[in-house]
Amino acid sequence: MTRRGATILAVIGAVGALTLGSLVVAGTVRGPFDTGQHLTLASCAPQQPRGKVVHVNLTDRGGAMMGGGFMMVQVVASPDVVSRGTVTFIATNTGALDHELLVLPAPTDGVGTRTVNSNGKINESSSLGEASTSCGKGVGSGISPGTTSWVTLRLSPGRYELLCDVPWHYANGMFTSLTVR
Ligand SMILES: [Cu+2]
Repeated sequence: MTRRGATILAVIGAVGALTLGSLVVAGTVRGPFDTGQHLTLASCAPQQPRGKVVHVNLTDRGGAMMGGGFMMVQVVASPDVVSRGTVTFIATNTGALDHELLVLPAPTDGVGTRTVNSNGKINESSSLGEASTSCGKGVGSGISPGTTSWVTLRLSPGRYELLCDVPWHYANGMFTSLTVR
C-alpha cells in the first residue's frame, strides 16, 4: 500500500460515518471495500495529475479467448509526443478484459519486438513504472473494464514503449510508442 493509500485508510478509520459513495470519490480506496464489482465513475481518476498528461486508452475486441479464437487488443496514447520531465499517464480500460499499462524504454529494434515468453509475457525488468490497478495509482492486479489507473514518471528524452503485459496481449499487438523530446 502506498503511503497516501495508508493515509486515506487511516482517515477513513477515524471518520466512520463516511458513506461508500464518498469513499469511492476519494479515488484510491480499495481493499476492504473491493467487492469485485468495480464501479465506473468519473471520479475514478487522479484529482490533480502532475506534469504533462498522457491519456492512454486500453481496449479489446474479439470472440472466444480461451483455448484459441482471436483477440484484438489495442493501446493508444494521446498525445504520443511529450516534452521531458514529469508525465502522468492516465490509463482507462474501455474494453471487456482486464488490462494494464507498463512504460519501458523502447527496444533497439522498435516497439513490438520484445521476446514473448512461453507464459505469454515479456521481461518486465526494465519497466519504469506501471498503472495496473482499478481506480488507483501504480501497481496492482490489473485495470478492470470501465476503470482508470495512473502513474507519474520523470522521463528523459527518448523513445518509450507503452504496453500491456496481461498474458498474450503484447503478442497480439497491445503496444504503442511514446516519444519524449
Ligand atoms: Cu491488455
